[in-house]
Amino acid sequence: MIADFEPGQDRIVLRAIDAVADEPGHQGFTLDQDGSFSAGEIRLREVKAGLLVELNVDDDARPEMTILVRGGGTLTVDDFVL
Ligand SMILES: [Ca+2]
Ligand SMILES: [Ca+2]
Repeated sequence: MIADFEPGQDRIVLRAIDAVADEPGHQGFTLDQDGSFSAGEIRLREVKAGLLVELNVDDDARPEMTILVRGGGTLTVDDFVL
């Protein structure tokens, strides 16, 4: 959970995580644009407590990891290091 995220100042660094488990080597994440939520994609989902960042590293469209960013506001791809 991230409690005090400041857009424009803070960035969420996901680069260290291998985004595609089935592919050899290290891949970075991309932001899901078409709703497919494929392997190697992150998506943002608004929930009551804030914004949920969901990470998918394999072929099923369920997140392997989620990060809750508390508070209002939305995030863009610029708020991440992918
Ligand atoms: Ca990989
Ligand atoms: Ca998955």
